[in-house]
Amino acid sequence: MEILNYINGQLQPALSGSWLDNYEPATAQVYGRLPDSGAEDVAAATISAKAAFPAWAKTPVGERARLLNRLADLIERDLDKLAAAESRDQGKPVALATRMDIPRAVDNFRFFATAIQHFASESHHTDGAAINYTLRQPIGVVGCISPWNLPLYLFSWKIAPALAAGNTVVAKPSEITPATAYLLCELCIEAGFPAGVLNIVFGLGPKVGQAMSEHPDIPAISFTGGTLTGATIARTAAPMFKKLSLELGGKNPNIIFADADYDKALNSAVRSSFTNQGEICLCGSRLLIERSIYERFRSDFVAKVKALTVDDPITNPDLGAIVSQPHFEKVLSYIQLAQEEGGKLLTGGKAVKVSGRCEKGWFIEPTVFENLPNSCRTNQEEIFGPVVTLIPFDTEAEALAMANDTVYGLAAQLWTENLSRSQRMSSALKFGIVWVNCWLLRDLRTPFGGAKASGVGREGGWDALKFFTEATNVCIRY
Ligand code: TXE
Repeated sequence: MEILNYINGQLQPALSGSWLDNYEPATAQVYGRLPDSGAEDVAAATISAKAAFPAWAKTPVGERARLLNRLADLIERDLDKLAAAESRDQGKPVALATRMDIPRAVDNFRFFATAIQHFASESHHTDGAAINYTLRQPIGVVGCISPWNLPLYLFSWKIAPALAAGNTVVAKPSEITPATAYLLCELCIEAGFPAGVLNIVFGLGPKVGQAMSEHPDIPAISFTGGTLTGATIARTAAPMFKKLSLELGGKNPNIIFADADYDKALNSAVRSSFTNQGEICLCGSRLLIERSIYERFRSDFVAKVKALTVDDPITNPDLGAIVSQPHFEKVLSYIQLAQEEGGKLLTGGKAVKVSGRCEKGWFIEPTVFENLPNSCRTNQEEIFGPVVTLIPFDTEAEALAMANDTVYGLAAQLWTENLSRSQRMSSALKFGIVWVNCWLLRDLRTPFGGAKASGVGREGGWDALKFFTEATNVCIRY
């Protein structure tokens, strides 16, 4: 597959003519190439987005919504093709891409096409002498930078509200998983998007992403990715006072009380630990389990994890391939670290050899450790792979203290049938999201994002539309 930049409505290679290899994680083979773009491509994309902005911002909201809905329809039409491309490019089971990634990309476009038509702003009567209202207008050219774990899903999560709100966009998907973003370019052309409204530049983060962060004509950036990268973007953008929305890493606790619905908690723990090979920022990686059920839970959990299959993504195993060789090595190095830190390996721990076409692919067994204190590196650093630890606790206070004892604050899970406890814990957990008796149950209207080192700002619903607009308070004296 040859991928091209989408700039000013045209598909074109990088201006330098350089290319990057694109790998299939399941086979570790190069199967395509993408533009190795640079600052000059970002500059061209920004000029095109800037030129398209006045007309797009004035396009009636119903027409913008119609185009977004048309794009959603085309994605839905091509669901199987897109899911196959996502699975091949990312390593995830094709059934997961078919069930989750691509339908959620469709939902993102449809949701924001509708939301923008309901978007309203507040007004205030001031002492019977004036009326204040808030005018929310598009910002201009905005930048969207997305990661490799849920490629089209997270790319559309940013592009859809940015476009709906009337901005024009320069976007960069991860260089590790560019395929579905390229297929989206083709669908934008088919949908009849005006030239320059959406521009997609493919290439490396430190070149393309960095050039976007530095560009003076991109005053707002929405980024999802690693915490270190988020810090780099923030450092670059701060002197220009850019608006930033940063969705970063996590080290999420999954707290299971003895009074939980045991089977539901157990089954969900398997899912939230290993879905997408554990490569979801919302995965629970520290399982905190009340001591009175610890032994039983450990034995049932390990039995279920041992039964999970790891195989060629096209055969729909439970776990597919790890996204890239560097990431595969990073996850294995954490498995090694866990052992050096005194962790007891309960299952997994090794790379998996899949025979046939996948014999060189990057596969890792779902891995479970115990006997590691919450303070060790394994329990503090984001592994972002199929590795979890089990930690017993005695009291609610101890569970809460361990859950919060992390630099991250993205998502916590809580399993209890005690309503009062769920309320107490939810308000004391320092996380952007608390799931009580569920996981990954998403409502696109809710604020999505993390506290502490997990990010700055919230996306989703009104929060996304507020991020992608600039507010002007208009005060009219009467
Ligand atoms: O992500 P990067 P990486 C975590 C996870 C993972 C770690 C590193 O722990 O192991 O981050 O992953 C672009 N300026 N998450 O290094 O680099 C890059 O091209 C601007 C959590 O692969 O952060 C890609 O498009 N952009 C996460 C995007 O940033 C830059 C999902 C994300 O990649 C850039 C992914 C720069 N200087 C990883 N450098 C989540 N929160 O879901 C890179 N990029």
